[in-house]
Amino acid sequence: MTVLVAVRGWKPDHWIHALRAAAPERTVVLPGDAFDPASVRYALVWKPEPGYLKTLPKLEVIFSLGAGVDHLTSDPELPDLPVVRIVDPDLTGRMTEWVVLNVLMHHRRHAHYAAAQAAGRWQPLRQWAAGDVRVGIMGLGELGGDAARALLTLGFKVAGWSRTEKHVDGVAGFHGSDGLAPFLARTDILVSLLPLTAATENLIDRAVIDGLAKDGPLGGPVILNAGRGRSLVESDLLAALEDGRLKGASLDVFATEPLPPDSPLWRAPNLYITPHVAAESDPEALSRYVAGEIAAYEAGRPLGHLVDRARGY
Ligand code: NDP
Ligand code: OXD
Repeated sequence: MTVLVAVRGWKPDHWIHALRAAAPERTVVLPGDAFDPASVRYALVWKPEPGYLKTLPKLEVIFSLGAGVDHLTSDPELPDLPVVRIVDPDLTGRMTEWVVLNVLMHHRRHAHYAAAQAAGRWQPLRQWAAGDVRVGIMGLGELGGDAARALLTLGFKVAGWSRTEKHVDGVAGFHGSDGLAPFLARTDILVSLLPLTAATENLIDRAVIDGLAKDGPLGGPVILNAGRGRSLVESDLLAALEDGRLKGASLDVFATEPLPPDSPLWRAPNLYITPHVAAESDPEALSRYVAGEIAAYEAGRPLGHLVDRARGY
């Protein structure tokens, strides 16, 4: 049974090797190889060429090699087949590391101390306790829920905002458009782990930035985005960093990736940039996950983590 691996922007060799190790009984092919398109039953993909998947007539299941699926839902010719996304402790743990790291960088005034060290200055600032700081996570799903639990363990006050009502122990829950304003008003550090959908595109704009708490201990609100770049209006974020309405920000995802060299974001004050590496998809861990899902599917068990095509995530 043939499994196709189509990863644009990633090196395919590592994936092929990992998948062959995880599923030695399968034939694994790349789009450029010589193979019969009708032999392919499963496709493991990251940003496949739009229109490509519809050329595989016997395809049964599409596996997104990331947690996000906007790289698939943006294909107007995406076949009407089950789309399974990644939900795996390896990926989740990596994202939680990024969130905790970046929350702490702002909370512990890393930019100030890095600049002081570079200038040879001994310049302590007042340090607030984690319990004085309110973190708000937009997107309280697999990733947001795990990050929330890690931040709670460190003592932060944590709230989450989701589309539907959610309960995570110790986390103040807000949902829907009515829940947004009160959620923002109690948030010092906003973390977006939202998927990109029609409803979340350009959601984090000037109004959202101005709705954040202004009375927190950090001297102004901070925004972290590791969901998708197009959920944030970058020009609004830039203006708020420049005029001081925002104290700081961390961005892992951007409207255009790679971030162009002439983007003003590179030079924005108090902004940490990482190149979409918050939670990389690890070939070994995720090949094992997909091989397990395919085996379960062939044994007649239901596929897990199916994408709701109407919802967009
Ligand atoms: P989930 O589907 O588990 O969670 C998504 C969350 O967002 C849910 O809580 C959902 O609400 C909420 N949500 C969706 N739409 C809205 C809306 N319109 N209003 C309010 N809340 C909304 O996804 P994951 O946690 O697994 O992943 C989240 C995203 O993280 C991915 O889609 C991807 O874009 C990004 N990502 C980025 C990576 C990186 O390296 N930078 C790596 C991996 C993922 P509800 O609970 O009600 O459904
Ligand atoms: C993902 C990503 O969606 O890496 O997994 O962005």
